[in-house]
Amino acid sequence: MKIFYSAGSPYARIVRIALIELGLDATTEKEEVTLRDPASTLLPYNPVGRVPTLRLDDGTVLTESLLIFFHLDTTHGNPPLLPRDGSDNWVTMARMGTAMGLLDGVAVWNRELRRPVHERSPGMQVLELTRATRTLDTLEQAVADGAYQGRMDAARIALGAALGWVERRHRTFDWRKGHPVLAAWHEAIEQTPSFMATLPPIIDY
Ligand SMILES: N[C@@H](CCC(=O)N[C@@H](CS)C(=O)NCC(=O)O)C(=O)O
Repeated sequence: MKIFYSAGSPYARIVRIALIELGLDATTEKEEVTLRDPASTLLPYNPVGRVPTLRLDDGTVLTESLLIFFHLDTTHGNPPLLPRDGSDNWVTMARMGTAMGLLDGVAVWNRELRRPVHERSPGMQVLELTRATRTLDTLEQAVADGAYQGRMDAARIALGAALGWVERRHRTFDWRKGHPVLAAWHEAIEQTPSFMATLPPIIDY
């Protein structure tokens, strides 16, 4: 099995953390690839050109972090990181959805900031700021009420990767302001070995 990733990608980080948590990391080949590059070594495997991309031993190529996650979660006999049978009353899935929604929204916002100034849409930026703030407010209360705690699972991984990405790759947004519980939660999860091993490099956007 081989994972194609980029060090800064939060979507790839979700899969990289899952590989570590599931004990699959040591036996998984890894290749860091360039993005938005016509010469990228990723393109023969994934014409969409996005990470994460996972090549299975039989040559099957899986893309999309969630689908890769589904696959990885079938390869071990331990309790699933993401129960898909309702055995947890769909709690992990619901929480993961909120975290992925936060990440997707901030990714759109961040993409806006990477455009030349005259091409950026102020309306889009306000929309995404509002979405992110509203979601963080909800998460602040949820975490204070005991959500996203306990053993590592898909929801904790997704929220940790989302916050870690905002913290280190979307620094224009002071997400900690008004969210002290979430900030403390983030600091704690970044100390776990799977998070420490996949910390994205800081970039100023
Ligand atoms: N929905 C995809 C999103 C993956 C994604 O957007 N990855 C980014 C890196 S964070 C990428 O590969 N971008 C390359 C590009 O935009 O061309 C997933 O969940 O895997």
